[in-house]
Amino acid sequence: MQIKENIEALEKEYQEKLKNIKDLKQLQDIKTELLGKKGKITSLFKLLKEVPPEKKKEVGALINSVKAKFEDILKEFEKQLTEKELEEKLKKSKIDITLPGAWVSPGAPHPVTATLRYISDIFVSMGFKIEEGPEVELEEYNFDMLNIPKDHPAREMQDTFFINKKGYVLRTHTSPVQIRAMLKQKPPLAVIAPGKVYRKDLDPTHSPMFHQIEGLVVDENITFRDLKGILKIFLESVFGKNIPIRFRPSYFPFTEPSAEVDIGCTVCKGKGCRVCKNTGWLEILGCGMVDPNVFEAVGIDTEKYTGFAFGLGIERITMLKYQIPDIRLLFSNDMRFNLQFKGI
Ligand code: 2U9
Repeated sequence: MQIKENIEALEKEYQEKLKNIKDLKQLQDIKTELLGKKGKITSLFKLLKEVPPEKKKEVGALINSVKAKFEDILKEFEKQLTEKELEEKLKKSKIDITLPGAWVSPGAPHPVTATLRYISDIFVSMGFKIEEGPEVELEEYNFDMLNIPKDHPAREMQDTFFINKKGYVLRTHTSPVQIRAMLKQKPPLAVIAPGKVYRKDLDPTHSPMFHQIEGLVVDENITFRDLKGILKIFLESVFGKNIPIRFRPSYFPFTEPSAEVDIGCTVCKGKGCRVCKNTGWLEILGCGMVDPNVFEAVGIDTEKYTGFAFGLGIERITMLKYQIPDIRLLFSNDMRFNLQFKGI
């Protein structure tokens, strides 16, 4: 019978072909040639039509057994070739553990972050607790409760970013964090509030986003002397024991009396230079005794308690420390600038 001979010939031909295959790609080609839609074994089934009825069963069984046989053979070949290829791959990609590792450049904190941490640590070492709060803040906490009423010109002192959520602003200082702290816990209280603040400002010394650390101490019998003592310890630990310090009267709506604190110019040692604009002094921070109106807003008894507060801008301190001429350099993301602070 012709078809039987065909099958035998096919079997012989492909047994021979399989002996010579070298990789999975060749195996796949053979698989398609035999068992694919138009494959040789698949086509054998089509020839069944021409087989006389009494022989159909026998021939059909023969084709099926050849098909099953090749399926098994191909599967076995596939297994062997896969193992062989994996072995070769592993042999080629042997890892030499004696080679030096790839060098990874370690990161470093941004100079503003470094200054923020450095200053926070000094206050933490004196017993202050760190408090944090939201940057999208209630207008009420950012202004009203800090003795800055709606029609008060002091609101214009801090050009505010209003947002499309009624009653909320981007906080213009971290003072609302201390409002939240006082609403949450009773005195005695010694907290610092480090974080980002936002004001509509942009020039060499002002950025629309900058960082502040503010401090607040509330207890019985807290006086301006306590404020001076704490700030003296702080300034001496940053700028050295003999740093000249002076308090100048000032105005803030949330403190009364208020003062600004200067240190002797660290660049010219007080002689007068470009950095201190020939005054011999550098303005470092603002401070004062908490205005009783602020205590009343948060329900603290003004007969029993007094407190002091202070605030400083981190970028300003960083710029003075490293003599950075333009605040925008700090936020330019220019690696030529940033890399200068690695390891500081
Ligand atoms: C509460 C009450 C009072 C925080 C204070 C200053 C003075 C101050 C400026 C320094 C440079 C802001 O970043 S800056 O522009 N801050 O001068 N801040 S007293 O007073 C408070 C805070 C919270 C409840």
